[in-house]
Amino acid sequence: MMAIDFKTTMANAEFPSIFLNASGVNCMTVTEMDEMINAACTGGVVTKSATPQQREGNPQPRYYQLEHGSINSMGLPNEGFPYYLDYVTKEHAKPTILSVAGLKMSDNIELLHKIQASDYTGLTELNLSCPNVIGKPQVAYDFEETDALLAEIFSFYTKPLGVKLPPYFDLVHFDQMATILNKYPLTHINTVNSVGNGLWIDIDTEKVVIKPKQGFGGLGGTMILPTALANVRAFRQRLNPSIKIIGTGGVTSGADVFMHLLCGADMVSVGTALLHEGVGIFQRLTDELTTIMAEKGYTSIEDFRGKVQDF
Ligand code: YRO
Repeated sequence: MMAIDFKTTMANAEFPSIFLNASGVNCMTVTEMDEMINAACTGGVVTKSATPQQREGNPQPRYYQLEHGSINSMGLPNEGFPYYLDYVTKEHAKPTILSVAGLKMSDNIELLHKIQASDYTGLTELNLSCPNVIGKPQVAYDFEETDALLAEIFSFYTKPLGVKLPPYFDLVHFDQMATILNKYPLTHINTVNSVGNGLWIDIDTEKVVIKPKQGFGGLGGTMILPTALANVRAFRQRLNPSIKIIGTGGVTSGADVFMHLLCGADMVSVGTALLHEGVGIFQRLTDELTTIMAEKGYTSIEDFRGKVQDF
């Protein structure tokens, strides 16, 4: 089959393919991040969201595989910001995206000041699913707080920056969030993070399947594909063309990738399916996408990106 050129650019970064890991999967250690860089058909690597200090995360079991996806409450286990800044500042064969997450609002500002002052010139992605003050929803579900945070960040931050968003479920929320995001020189959004606070139960033991948070955890995998597609399309319809979109959520096949691209995704990342299948998945997705494109006579993603048709 004819090889299709899947390279794509975001800000100053040239990715040799559209595929990335979803942050949290295959990106905790240097070994895992190198594996993403060195694997066939990957565009690069996104780091596990870094907090200022190293963290063990929540007690186990904190991840559980479901029939049609996954549930997790990892609790941000990571090696700490200096470890990931050191990794991305080194030369690699493919671009990196440094994901950062504050456990409180002041962390976000502190982390971005440190990146601004560092030698790193590549992409950063701020995970907006970080906790807010007690009694308020996560930052990305608090529109005023998101606006205030981005205003403060862009008063000093001049390097390429995107945001990781949780899924939204109301069209007015898409309008409100897009209006806020369009005020800032964001390189990209990454949509979606896991679908928050699902629950699963083992009927033999009558127990929840993960230990933290009485079993509540973020959902990923096939079951969230329609939610992910809706978020990619809704934001592509509303955001400035200069803001690119990384589509994340529910990808296990080339057909799923094709749908994300039809909705307007510029790149596509894989979480749950990458965890289950390993980095070989990116060759398979590339082959399956290539087959679909060949059947349709498409020679480039630009032939169909964002061109999903209404009924
Ligand atoms: O538990 C996690 O480390 C986690 N899991 C996800 O599915 N998405 C995330 O963004 C994170 C890290 C951030 C937070 C949910 C713990 C605040």
